[in-house]
Amino acid sequence: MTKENIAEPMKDIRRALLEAYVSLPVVRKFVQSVSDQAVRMGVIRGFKPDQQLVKIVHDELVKVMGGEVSEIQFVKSGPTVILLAGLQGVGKTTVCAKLAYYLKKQGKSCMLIAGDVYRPAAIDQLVILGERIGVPIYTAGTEVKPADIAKQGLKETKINNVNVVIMDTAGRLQVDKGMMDELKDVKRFLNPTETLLVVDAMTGQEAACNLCACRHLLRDNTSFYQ
Ligand SMILES: Nc1nc2c(ncn2[C@@H]2O[C@H](COP(=O)(O)OP(=O)(O)OP(=O)(O)O)[C@@H](O)[C@H]2O)c(=O)[nH]1
Ligand SMILES: [Mg+2]
Repeated sequence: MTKENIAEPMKDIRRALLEAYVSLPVVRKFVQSVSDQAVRMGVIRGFKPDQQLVKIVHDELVKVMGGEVSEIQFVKSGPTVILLAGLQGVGKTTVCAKLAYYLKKQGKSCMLIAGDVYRPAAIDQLVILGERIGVPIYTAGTEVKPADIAKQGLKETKINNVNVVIMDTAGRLQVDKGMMDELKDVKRFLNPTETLLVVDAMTGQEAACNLCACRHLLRDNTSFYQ
């Protein structure tokens, strides 16, 4: 395989990825990496060049997709604290309950903290979900600052011997400074083991931009929950 004779298939791959709405920097890096590997490898005896190229593309796709699953980190002593963040309506409150239900089935004792003091009925929503899955919820109403709710909620986990505490937060229309300042405040008191940015699976490339903006503003390595 040479740079010249793989030019045509590489063009097709590039077009297919762009049509699939993959972002341009990712496509460029992908095509470059596949081309380099193909040229470097040459042709192995017993394989056709096209078969070999398909294998390289496949392996590179797996690599781009992440290749590995990163599990939630649990602390050895004291409660593991998970903070959920994300834009409006992406499913944060639902994820709180789903995650608690999943962890409860694994034998962990969970607690939810209702930290969305802005959207009407956000606390009731979490209470209803919590009751449905049989997980206790710490609520402090809508007059208390989310950072104080975090602090009080954490105290409660110590009393109740909770393994995992999950805090719901308010969404915003976009990742903005106000949202991040409030989250930073909450983070300072909560000192979360994991901060998960909840994104709608339909968001597309914008999800990566949200994560970058979030990491930049929070100056940490917030992870995705899709
Ligand atoms: N189809 C589908 N709907 C979902 C999913 N997760 C949440 N929803 C629905 O999406 C809507 C918003 O979910 P919420 O969990 O309230 O989202 P949120 O991020 O807490 O919203 P805000 O607190 O207003 O920012 C609700 O009607 C949920 O039932 C999901 O995985 N699939
Ligand atoms: Mg919510």
